[in-house]
Amino acid sequence: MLNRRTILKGSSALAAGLSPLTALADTVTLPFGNGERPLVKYPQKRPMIGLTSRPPQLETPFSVFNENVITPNDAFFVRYHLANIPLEIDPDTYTIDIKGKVDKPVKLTLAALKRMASVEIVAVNQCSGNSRGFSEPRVPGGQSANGAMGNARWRGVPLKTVLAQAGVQSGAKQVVFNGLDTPVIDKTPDFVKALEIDHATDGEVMLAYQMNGQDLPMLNGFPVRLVVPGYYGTYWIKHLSEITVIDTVFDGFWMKSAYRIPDTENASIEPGTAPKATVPIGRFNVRSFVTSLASGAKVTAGTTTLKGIAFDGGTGIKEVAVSIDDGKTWTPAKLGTDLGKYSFREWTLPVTLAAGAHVLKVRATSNGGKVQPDKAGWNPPGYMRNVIETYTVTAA
Ligand SMILES: Nc1nc2c(c(=O)[nH]1)N[C@H]1C(S)=C(S)[C@@H](COP(=O)(O)O)O[C@H]1N2
Ligand SMILES: [Mo]
Repeated sequence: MLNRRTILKGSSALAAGLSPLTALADTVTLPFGNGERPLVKYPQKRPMIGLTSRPPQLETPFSVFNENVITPNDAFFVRYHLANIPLEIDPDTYTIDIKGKVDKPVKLTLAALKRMASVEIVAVNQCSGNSRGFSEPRVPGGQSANGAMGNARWRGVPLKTVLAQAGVQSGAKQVVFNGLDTPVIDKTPDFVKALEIDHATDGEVMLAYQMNGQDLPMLNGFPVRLVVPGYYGTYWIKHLSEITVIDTVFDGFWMKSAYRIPDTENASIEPGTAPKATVPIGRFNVRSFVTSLASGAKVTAGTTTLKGIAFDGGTGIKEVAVSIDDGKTWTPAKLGTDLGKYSFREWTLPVTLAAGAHVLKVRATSNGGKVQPDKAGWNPPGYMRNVIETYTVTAA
């Protein structure tokens, strides 16, 4: 097991040029053009799919999602925007500044946070640009396959409790969050995000200090990150250092100009066009995947049990249906243990495949009544892909 010394040792290896600890000889090829990626080894991480090294962006190899409905910490994806990421954080001197429109500004230490009543929630963290590499036409940005997501059990203190301690003043509109990472050059805007006050105080948004029963890995926000269940990862600020209550609408770059989606049904517009109006990205749409095989797989003819996952932005999964005839007919799968409405929900379905080629599809319906579309949506930043996934398999 990793102790703090190991973390620091690993971190100084990161400091030496911010390059991976080890560039492994192996590469993987993601299923789209220019999909060749190195497998890289970072501190506290198993070999991961390397997207960029400065800042580190690591994608989870998809087979991990078949092994456990909870994504292990060492396989959890990593996404940063700014190259100056913290490499060493002393948990004994770390504080979170709570300020702005509050009665009593607070410098919250980690020890004080850990003394407060804690809660636990299983929730998916997914990057807005998860699956961007599949956009047609292609769009700029990190060309991720489907591994920029993960499901973890988070422990921490509701933001509501922390804010109540400081005393939110009347007229508060938003809460603004900043972390310890900083831009390399002045012109790059710092990564700062905001939530509406009602959302921030809903009792679910959390200051998490544990992930799957352990300290957060350094690259996933040690020692404290924001967890915003059901919302895209962009709001889940890592190495949280400042919480500011404001009575205006925050207009920083990462809210006003970036991480915005077309204000249309499922954030989709005519491919190649520009949106008329945009809004900040919000909750996940509904998605499902087969995890027990990848497209292109060869299976033994006869009965195979398909297994996979489904999730949405917080209504929970009502149904997962599978087609083995390219979408002509659908059969409901058996849903696995319910770990809560923000978690991956496992599903299984035995299917019988005669010798030959088959086109499999999986489609989830949320308790909110939303169904995955059979045609992919499109938007310029390549956010929120949730088309019904298709798998071509050969049985022999
Ligand atoms: N401090 C900080 N927090 C951050 C970011 C960042 O660049 N800096 N990126 C956000 C984005 S866009 C995503 S998708 C998630 C990714 O979380 P992870 O790296 O733990 O997987 O972190 C979020 N929190
Ligand atoms: Mo993201």
